[in-house]
Amino acid sequence: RQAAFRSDIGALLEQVGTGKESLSFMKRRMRRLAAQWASASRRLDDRLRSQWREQKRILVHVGFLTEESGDVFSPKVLKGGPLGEMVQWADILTALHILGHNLKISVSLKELQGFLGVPPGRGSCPLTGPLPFDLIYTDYHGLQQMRQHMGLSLRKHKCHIRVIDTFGTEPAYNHEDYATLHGYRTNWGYWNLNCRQYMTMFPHTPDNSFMGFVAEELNDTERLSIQRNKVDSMAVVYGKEASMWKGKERFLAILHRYMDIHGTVYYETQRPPEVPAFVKNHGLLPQQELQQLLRKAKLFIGFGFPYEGPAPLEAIANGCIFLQPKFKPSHSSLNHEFFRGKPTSRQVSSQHPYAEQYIGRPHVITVDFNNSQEFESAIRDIMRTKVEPYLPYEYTCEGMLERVHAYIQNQVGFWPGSPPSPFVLLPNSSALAWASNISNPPSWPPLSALRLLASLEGQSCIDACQSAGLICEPAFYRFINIKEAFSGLEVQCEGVEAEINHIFPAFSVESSECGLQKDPLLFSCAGANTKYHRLCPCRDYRKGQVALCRDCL
Ligand code: U2F
Repeated sequence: RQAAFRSDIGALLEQVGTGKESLSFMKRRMRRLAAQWASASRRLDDRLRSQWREQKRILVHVGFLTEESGDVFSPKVLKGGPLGEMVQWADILTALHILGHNLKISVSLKELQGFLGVPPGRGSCPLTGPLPFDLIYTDYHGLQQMRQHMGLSLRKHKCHIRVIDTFGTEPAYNHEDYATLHGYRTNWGYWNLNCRQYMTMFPHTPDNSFMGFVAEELNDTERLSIQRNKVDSMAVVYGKEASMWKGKERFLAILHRYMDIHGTVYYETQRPPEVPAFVKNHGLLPQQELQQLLRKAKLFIGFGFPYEGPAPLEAIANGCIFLQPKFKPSHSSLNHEFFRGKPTSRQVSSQHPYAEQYIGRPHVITVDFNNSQEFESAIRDIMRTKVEPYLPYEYTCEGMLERVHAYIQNQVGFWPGSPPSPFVLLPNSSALAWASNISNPPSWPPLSALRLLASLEGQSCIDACQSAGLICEPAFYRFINIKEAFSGLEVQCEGVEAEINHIFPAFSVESSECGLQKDPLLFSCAGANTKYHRLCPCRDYRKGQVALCRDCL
């Protein structure tokens, strides 16, 4: 069946259910952004008119909101707790609905069992027969629940699963045996999925798929009124929980010399002691009112936590400049409690690396807050700088719809295991062209986008591709994991061996050693080793839509 774009969210709102503060938050958000989704739906529909889009049967099981996983988030919705995850789930549900798919939503174990056809009272009865869904979107909690209640058949149906995973999972942590043997075992990883089945909140490692969320878009009238009403001396602090303000008195005092400071910190009866008296605290605001505050403010300032949330994008979209601390050294699972046990080796270079790297000046200023001079001069610069509201295309409704549509139609057949095709490499000035374009299953992204590079010694493929203005594309590893790739790059190999090591395919100049990857589950853009140059499959990407290559749609 052909999927037809929808522009009304009434039916979705009914499906979402009631009884939890988190669900009410998500529904308020859906209603608030409904018009924006509807017009994006019409635009994308016009652009994709000629394409056949199959309607999929999709189950969305939001594991972290189930009572069975403890649901620690719902009671904190109105008390300054994390909302980023709810923002993202609300947007994922809306995108799937608007794209015209057949949705079922579950936020409890009972609903999950009902949808999967597990007979009541038979908790761990494995699902027999075919899976009644083409796709299942869930999270790590939901995955655990499905393992418990689908038993063995989970393995059989694994390729239909997509895991919404805020901070991402790298291949070395996902591979159960490898993680156990090499010290990458964590609380979350080791599911042996294809890493592209993990979908993140920001484009972290390209080993995962970037799912994202949306932020508010402005029309011309709104832009104009923002321009008129901006107050150059007004700052809003990022942090809705009092603990996020702890120990920041010094920065607040400096900032207060220049600007009026506003906060949206949750409190019960009294001003939290962490929030100085000169701060105008509005208490936790409904999303809509926060947007209004951001429209007036010139500066949105982060003090280091929360990491990588939606709020800075909303601020920038409403014409604020985001000032945030640079982390030296970077925060990671090795040195910071928050990231400990998360299945990633990512080095988090500031509070919001996406804002730092993908947006940057003039909208985002990242400085060392411990250097008072630098901090102070950034504030003075900000007061003088005029900026326009800015939202990267990938965080608009149309951008998210386009990306999710592309994934649903093209990310099919997550092997691993299919053998590399017998390709012939043709040297072609700087890059390499492929003599044949036939592969089975057909490649997505299309092979025409592939550019093979060698990384520097000790450099990851994420960085190697990035420094060439490209992005690492894990789907292409299976095509470059062949000995001809070394000769194509004019690398001298004494011998070529296959190993189980997430750095491979790679070579060492010193020992003339060349190695291929033995286990396709370990193809990894992330990862570096000082002894090796890695072989990197890179591709181009669309401006403002890093998930998609030029010919990906
Ligand atoms: C991130 O979670 P947070 O919920 O702390 O992320 P924020 O960026 O602070 O804000 C999430 C939403 O909260 C809204 C705001 C954002 O969309 O509009 N909000 C509001 O409604 N009223 C207010 O007064 C202030 C904000 C991240 F998303 C999570 O994945 C992480 O787990 C967490 C910890 O790093 O940080």
